[in-house]
Amino acid sequence: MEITKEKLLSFYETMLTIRYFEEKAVELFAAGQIPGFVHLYIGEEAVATGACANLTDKDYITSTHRGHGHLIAKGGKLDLMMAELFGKASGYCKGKGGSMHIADVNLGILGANGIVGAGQPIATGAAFACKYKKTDAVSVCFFGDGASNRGTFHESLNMASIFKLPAVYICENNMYGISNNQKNHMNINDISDRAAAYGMPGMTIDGNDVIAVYEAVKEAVKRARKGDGPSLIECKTWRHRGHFEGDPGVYKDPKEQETWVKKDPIIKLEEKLLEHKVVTKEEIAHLQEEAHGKIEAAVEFAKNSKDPSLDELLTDVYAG
Ligand SMILES: Cc1ncc(C[n+]2csc(CCOP(=O)(O)OP(=O)(O)O)c2C)c(N)n1
Ligand SMILES: [Mg+2]
Repeated sequence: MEITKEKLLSFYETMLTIRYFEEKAVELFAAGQIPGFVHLYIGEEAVATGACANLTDKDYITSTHRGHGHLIAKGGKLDLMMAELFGKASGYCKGKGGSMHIADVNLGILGANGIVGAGQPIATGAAFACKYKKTDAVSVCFFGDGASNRGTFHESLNMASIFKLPAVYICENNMYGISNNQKNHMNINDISDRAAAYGMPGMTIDGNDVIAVYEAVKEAVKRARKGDGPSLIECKTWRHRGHFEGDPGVYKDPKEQETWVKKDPIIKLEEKLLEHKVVTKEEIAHLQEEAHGKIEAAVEFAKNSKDPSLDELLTDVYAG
């Protein structure tokens, strides 16, 4: 498949933006400037980037507790995201939600989610709405290997298949649910095998190859938009950091970690772009500088924003 230079560069830019956002979160969390939990997406950037490159603002995504990458790839605003991480009044949730509750309905981002597997029925519901309203929008659900063991997975995929909903289920198999290796939490190697049980196509791909993700999701989105129903795509990948910031990750085999870090999705793309002379080293340096600039601007915005006022403590937190 032919992919334009612009598209390849936009993949690279998005992946860099996610990586630098997350690296900044590492630094700020360690400095005590980000309250609450952060679960970082470093190492998994190719999945959100390749998938969301097939979507428009009219399409929906549901995200997870490890959501920054999905939100950025779907067009989420960096300054509002960073302010939310800081707990500032200018943040996406007015500083009351934090990392795991960021949503932007106008961009089709139906939310990060602290409840593992909760995005699956939400994405299925959104896909149902797309079909019912006869729009040609699709709904993409990101979730982890751990979340694929939840009952919500079964209910969602079964319903989406029965109703031929325009949904794409993307399993980010980073091989761990917290400290629990996939080998201990399921008796299969490929989560895409489960698709057969729902009568939908399933495939396993290299989740560290942004082009492979883009192409696989492109097909699944095309199928969904045509009215041919849902698909399950398993992306094998790896999180470089602990489950959350503060987790030293002692349960990981250091050799395996080293092998996967060498398969870093950003470095892989960078090498490909240079090899095929899509960019020069100077252009790469320029794109990196630009991405750093965007993150610095978001941090400045967050730092200069006000804390929520005490009299707003109970507003927006409960809808009766
Ligand atoms: C319903 C529910 N059960 C348990 C938890 C605690 N928990 C948070 S993250 C996580 C592991 C999720 O693993 P996976 O789905 O593979 O996502 P990953 O963290 O690897 O991206 C668990 C069990 C939760 N948040 N929600
Ligand atoms: Mg996992």
